[in-house]
Amino acid sequence: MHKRGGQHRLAGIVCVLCLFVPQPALEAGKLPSHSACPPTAVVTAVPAVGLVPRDIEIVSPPLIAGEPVVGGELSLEGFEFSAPGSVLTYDYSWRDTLDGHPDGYHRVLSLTPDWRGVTLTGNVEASADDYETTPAPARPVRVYSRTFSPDNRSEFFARTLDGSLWFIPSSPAGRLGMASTGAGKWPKASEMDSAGDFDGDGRHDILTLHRNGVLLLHPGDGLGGTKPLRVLGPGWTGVRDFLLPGDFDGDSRPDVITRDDSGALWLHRGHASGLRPRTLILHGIRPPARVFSPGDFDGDGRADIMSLDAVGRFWLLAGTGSGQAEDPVQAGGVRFRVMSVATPGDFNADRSPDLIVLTAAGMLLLLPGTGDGTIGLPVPLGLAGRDVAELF
Ligand SMILES: [Ca+2]
Ligand SMILES: [Ca+2]
Ligand SMILES: [Ca+2]
Ligand SMILES: [Ca+2]
Repeated sequence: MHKRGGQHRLAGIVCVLCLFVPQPALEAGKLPSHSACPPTAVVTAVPAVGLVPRDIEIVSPPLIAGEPVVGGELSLEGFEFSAPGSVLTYDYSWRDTLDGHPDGYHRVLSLTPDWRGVTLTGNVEASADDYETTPAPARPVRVYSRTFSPDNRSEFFARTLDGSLWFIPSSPAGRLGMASTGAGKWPKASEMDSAGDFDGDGRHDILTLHRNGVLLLHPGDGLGGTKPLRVLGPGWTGVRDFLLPGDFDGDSRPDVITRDDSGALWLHRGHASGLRPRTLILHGIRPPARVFSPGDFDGDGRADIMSLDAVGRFWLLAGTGSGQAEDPVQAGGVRFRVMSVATPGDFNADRSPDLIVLTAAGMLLLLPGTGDGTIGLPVPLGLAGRDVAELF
């Protein structure tokens, strides 16, 4: 049972100072009368020479438990000190790489967005009577967020005409949070989509499709940028666009769905080192203005596909969970002339995935999913800048 030791530690410092205050010589067996120095076993045991250091050995240093992800918690665990015959108390401290103490002296540290990118280590000091060990440091960890924006909340992306990419997280109230931009320009792609975590490292990724028929994975680094890109396979010529439903066939690996020029939808099942050859999901959907995947829109636990027709109606093509889709059913009565559609997952934190659309008038609207496969009342989020070319 470890106690928080901050107050004990302070008392220890006061007592050490007391040793340097001139005091009458102690009679053997009697305690000092100075009121700031409570009697201790050490003083009574060795009265004539004051305190004798004891050995407190570090048997094992602490480990940082918990995932170092924004919104999570870290705690110091697994440490062991040895001091035979003494009752130990413990002090905890967290240090960043600049040796600051950003959040005081707690065993558990809550990670806010400010922590992203910071390398942290935790220390535990043990003390017994008036002696302390040197700090036992834990192996450092670097804090990341799963998303491209630091908040680790649902987000969508806006690509501008000059090729830069903005990450727009939701606010706690389900509105627009603080947008940030990634480093540099993105390669000119005919299609981009956010993949969630495509490669399984816990950080969200982006896929881009290029006119030369190459699909690229841009693995997110959890710090707002990307790691070196990977080619997911050539031979994507004739692919008009693609969508990322998560796991569409129920094997727990994320898949890719493509649409060809005839409007047919194809499933490319993910496996350990890439994608398997495509299998047909549906022949051409008429009229295929846009196709995208919101995740599980009807609440049956299986990823779904949606389409938007030329007159602005939304359709749900419910996934069967085994790589096929049901016939289209209209997803409620909303109807918009839409320039672009983003699939941010659950943006307003009511546990149902939502859509965000850019209207022809330049307005960003939240189209909340109701959880039963339909779209609820649209919520205006604000005006998009004139230079927004695409949402995803
Ligand atoms: Ca990833
Ligand atoms: Ca799969
Ligand atoms: Ca579903
Ligand atoms: Ca929602």
